[in-house]
Amino acid sequence: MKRITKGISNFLNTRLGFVILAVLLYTIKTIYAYETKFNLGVKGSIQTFLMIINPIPVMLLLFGISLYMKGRKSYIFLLIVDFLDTVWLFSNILYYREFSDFLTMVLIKGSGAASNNLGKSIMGIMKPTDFLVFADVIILILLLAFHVIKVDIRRLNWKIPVLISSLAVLLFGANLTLAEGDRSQLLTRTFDNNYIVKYLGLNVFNVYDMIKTTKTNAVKSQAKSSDIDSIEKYMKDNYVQPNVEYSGVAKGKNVFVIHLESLQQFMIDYKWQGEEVTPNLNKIYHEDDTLSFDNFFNQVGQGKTADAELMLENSLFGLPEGAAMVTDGTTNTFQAAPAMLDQKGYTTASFHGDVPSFWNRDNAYKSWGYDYFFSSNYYKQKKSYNVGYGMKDKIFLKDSTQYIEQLPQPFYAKLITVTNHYPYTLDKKNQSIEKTDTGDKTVDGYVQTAHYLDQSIGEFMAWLKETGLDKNSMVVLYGDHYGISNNHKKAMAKLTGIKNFNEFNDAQYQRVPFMIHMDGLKGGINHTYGGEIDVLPTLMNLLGMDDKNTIQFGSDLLSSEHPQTVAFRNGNFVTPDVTKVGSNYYNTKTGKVDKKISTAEKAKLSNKVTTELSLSDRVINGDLLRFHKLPGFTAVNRKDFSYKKSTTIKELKKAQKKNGTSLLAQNDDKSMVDLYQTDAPELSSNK
Ligand code: GP9
Ligand code: MN
Repeated sequence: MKRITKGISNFLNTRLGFVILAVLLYTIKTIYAYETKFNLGVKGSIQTFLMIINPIPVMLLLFGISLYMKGRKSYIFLLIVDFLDTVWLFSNILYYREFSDFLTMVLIKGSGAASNNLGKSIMGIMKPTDFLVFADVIILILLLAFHVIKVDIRRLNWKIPVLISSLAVLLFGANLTLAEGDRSQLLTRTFDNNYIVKYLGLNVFNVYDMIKTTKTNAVKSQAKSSDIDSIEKYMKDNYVQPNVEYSGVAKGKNVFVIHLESLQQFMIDYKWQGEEVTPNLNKIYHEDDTLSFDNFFNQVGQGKTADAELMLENSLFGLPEGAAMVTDGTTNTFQAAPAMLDQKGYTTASFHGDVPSFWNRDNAYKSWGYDYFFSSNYYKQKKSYNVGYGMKDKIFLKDSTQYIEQLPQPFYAKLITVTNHYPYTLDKKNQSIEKTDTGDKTVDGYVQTAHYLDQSIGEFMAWLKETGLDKNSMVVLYGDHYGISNNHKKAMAKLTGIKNFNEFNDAQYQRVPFMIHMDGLKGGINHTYGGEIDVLPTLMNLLGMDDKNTIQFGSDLLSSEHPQTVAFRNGNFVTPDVTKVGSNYYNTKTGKVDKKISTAEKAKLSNKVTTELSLSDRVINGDLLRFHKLPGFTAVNRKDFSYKKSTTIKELKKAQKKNGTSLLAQNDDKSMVDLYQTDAPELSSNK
């Protein structure tokens, strides 16, 4: 035993030993911070393992630099690096407490909305235990000061530092490989800053953020105000006159936009074992006062939900890589639906039962002009209330009503469901339809979660009726993207009865529901080909808003002039006649390769698609909307918004008194939440 202690003490008295000790202490304090100061959403053993080890490669690399130095300098260097990195960690702890997100370059440069509010509140949010992250630095200093560890001034063989640096790089490679294995496209898809910290650590996140920001900033700083000219011209030349018959029919109404997570159109009217999977949506779909679309496609890229949100509310395409909400949502100028409606007297709010940082919603929504963002922090949380990415839809929708009833009318409220999300798992108590029997594990639960989503919509619609909100609201429902990806063609063949479910079929199955439901609306099933990019112009016309001078890449789906070429993010497309997948052109009606289509026609269609995609990319990458004057629209000031819960609650209270137009105020301040009926088992067992 003595020998071992002696050995350790000898090792610690060497410079290499000191570096290893510093890395070890740093790792322990980071785990402490990860566990108690952040909410990284670590699940499963691989993620836990990576969370524990992810500081090691970077710290070995950083502290290892000291080994290239001589004598005392080496120790001083290490301690300074340790201290500075800890100050950084400490700042992130404080920032995270307020904003559930990490500090980024954009925020530090001061262009972010949050930075100036932070200074004021910093003292108020500090906790004594936050200082514990400095413990390792202090311990190291004390060990040296009291000569428990002796300073080793001997020269080191040059091979040792080189070996340590190489080891650090190697370990980082292993860390990254394991992380990618657990979450593929971690760095390219840019989901959530929490993910990168959880898998790779705070320091790696900072480097990643720096590279990303430098790249996007370079393009933006090169952009000139004249760059918007050609885009404005394209918009003018291709402007589609909206359908006047529908102009303004929903003027002044509340708008509910209900995001049906991963729901594909083929679920509508689909029966499994003789039972409808989505009976409530089917009913809405077939109602006379619902405009339903059966050739409506999702057009998302890697950004999935984020791309859908971007298209729906901006009529701009997602980017070819990553999610524009994340890469550009904090900095760019937008002329989005919430801001436009806000300036027409609407209250605007988004609701979602996941953490606010996912898809950078907490920042992007400010740029889009959302007055309120009710994220998971606003809802009562219990373990059983959650599945997958967030709250179970039935509980989420029910608990959203406490805020909906407080919104001054007219309002624009977007409700983002999430239970029908890959991998489509649901606890027994909530399953009320059998799984399908394709044998594909990820596919067979789909009908169950879709059925659950449908029931939650049914409950919500019933509440709208109970409260009378249905009389003065327009309800828009849309599926954001496919639920079953093209990796499951065999299972899709079984579900759809299409024998050789091929790439053509996969393109056709990108159809998602899109319905507009409103009392007195002239509805019916509309067969126009269109997609998510067309939603905003369609809604603007219904709401009586002029879209003439906007930079929007879609057009009114109800217009007879609506061009029916639906672009996919990868350049493929579908029209009523032609479907392009890769280099193949199919006849949309027969599904056979189209041999008659001329080269000129192919080029014409392809060019239109690629031109629009690349013009849209130019708008986002160059932040070109900052140069576009939209008549009657005032640019959004992100600093006007805060999604802090206490601020929101206060503001809503104030709004009650001032406006008196909320459902609550109109009901003499008596809550209408109790009118909500749900069969959610988690809620009934509480009573
Ligand atoms: C998470 C949710 C899921 O908050 O919106 O996004 P997705 O994985 O569908 O893009
Ligand atoms: Mn989604």
